[in-house]
Amino acid sequence: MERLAGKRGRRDQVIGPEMARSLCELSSELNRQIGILLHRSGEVEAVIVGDFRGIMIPQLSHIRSKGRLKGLRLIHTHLAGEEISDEDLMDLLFLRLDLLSVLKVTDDGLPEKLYSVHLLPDSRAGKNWTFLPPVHPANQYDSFEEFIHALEGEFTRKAGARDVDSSQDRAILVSVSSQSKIQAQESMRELTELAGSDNVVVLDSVVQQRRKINPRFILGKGKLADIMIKALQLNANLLIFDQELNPSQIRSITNHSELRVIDRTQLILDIFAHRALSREGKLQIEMAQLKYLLPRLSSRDDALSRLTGGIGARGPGETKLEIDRRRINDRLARLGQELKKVSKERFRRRSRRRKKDLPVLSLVGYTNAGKSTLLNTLTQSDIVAEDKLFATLDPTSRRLRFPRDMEVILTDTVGFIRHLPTDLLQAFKATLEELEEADLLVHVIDLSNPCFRDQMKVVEELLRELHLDIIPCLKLFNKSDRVMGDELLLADVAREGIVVSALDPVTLRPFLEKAQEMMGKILQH
Ligand SMILES: Nc1nc2c(ncn2[C@@H]2O[C@H](COP(=O)(O)OP(=O)(O)OP(=O)(O)O)[C@@H](O)[C@H]2O)c(=O)[nH]1
Ligand SMILES: [Mg+2]
Repeated sequence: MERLAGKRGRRDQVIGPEMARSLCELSSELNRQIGILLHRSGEVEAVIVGDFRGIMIPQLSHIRSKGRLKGLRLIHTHLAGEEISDEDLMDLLFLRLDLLSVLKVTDDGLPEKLYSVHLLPDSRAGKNWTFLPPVHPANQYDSFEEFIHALEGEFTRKAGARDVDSSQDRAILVSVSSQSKIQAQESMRELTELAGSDNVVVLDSVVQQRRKINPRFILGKGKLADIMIKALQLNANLLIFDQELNPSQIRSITNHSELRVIDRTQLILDIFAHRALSREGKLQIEMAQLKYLLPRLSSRDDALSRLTGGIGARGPGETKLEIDRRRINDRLARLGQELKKVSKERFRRRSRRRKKDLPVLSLVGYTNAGKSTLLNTLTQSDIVAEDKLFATLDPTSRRLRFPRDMEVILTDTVGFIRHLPTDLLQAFKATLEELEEADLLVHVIDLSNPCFRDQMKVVEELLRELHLDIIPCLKLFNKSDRVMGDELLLADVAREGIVVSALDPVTLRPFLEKAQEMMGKILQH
């Protein structure tokens, strides 16, 4: 090994002839494959000793890519005269190596030839890589430096047309699902919206239907390779999975790739983290994020650093892990105390309102159903209502006068969504507890969403979980303006509740009548 220690590679050659010879000698003596990872400068990043059949590449996540490619090339020996293998190609692709070379060793322990393969910016004949003509290490006349410069240039030019704001994440969405095709697609549509709400550019989405999902590797290697090629072509830097990933699944992908990987839960947490305005909301979300992070700390953590601003992103050793864990637990305890204080204040505010003894009408429903819009139209307010998921996080209350001389408090809260992260639901329990004060719930439903029935079910289930299903509930089918022609649908839902368009005050009159009638009855009891 000393023969390689302290040596520098060269900029202008894939590997210097002398270094190639040392590698072959050593490999032949040990009867093991030996690999070397070189930076573009020629500096040695690592020397890897494998076994007779292969080598294991160490983790390279701490090294930042030079451009589209990693800025590292791997040269390793083959002892049995084998060709560049599929494993080699996977390493090239997943790690986005500058070049992968195999140095075949002769029976006398000398270099036979150097076989190299590199990635291409777009596929030729269905392949995203190409082989260079084999060359003896002593006869490398083409400059490697010029070669890699030209290749990077080609990648940049190809990506040029697709360039986006560099501060934005560019994602490929992936769903591995055992649900029906329609359900998987709807879930994917929702994931796309979630990504958009988090300012992520969605480049493509991949749905894989599987009868059973492998708990270790969420995707097969072949499928993952397809996705890596897509990521390379589209210049993606992020994979977002529609399914919650366990630590070993995150590791199985991130250990072998250049891409950050997050799941739906993390995406939702990230949106909440960006949106929370109130002190209480911020505390609740930090708590949910830390709780999500804690059991996942042992995995390679830059997948999570997106949420934590770097906690654990430094490749933790065992002790560091323990320190991180302890710090997080301390922080969780402190957050818990602060939350208690803040909630007490809110409770005081609430009792003050209670004293005035106004009945409370609370809007609930799936995210983006139109709850805030409804509150705005009804009370001529101007709270945030937009075509984004989770536009509202902090509860808002307004006074509302009913047609026949009755005043109520109208409250708007955070929207629901399927697979609402458990930690998040826990964290928001305090806020959602306010719903317990409601005398009447109004379940706002987006009639224009083809899956509104599923969304209703999700909301009803969450209400049950929060023990709110004992409160009388009025169904309000909103966005009727978008389904104007569909008489069948309109007639169908009119039997279950009131049909309105929150944008059109005239349509709201029957709703106010009905709400007042129900409220009157409730208050009599
Ligand atoms: N066409 C139509 N659009 C509506 C109607 N009501 C709401 N919208 C639109 O739907 C989008 C979402 O409305 P919001 O009021 O923000 O929905 P929300 O239920 O408060 O959503 P979250 O706060 O995310 O839970 C906005 O772009 C609204 O303009 C309606 O009756 N008709
Ligand atoms: Mg809202």
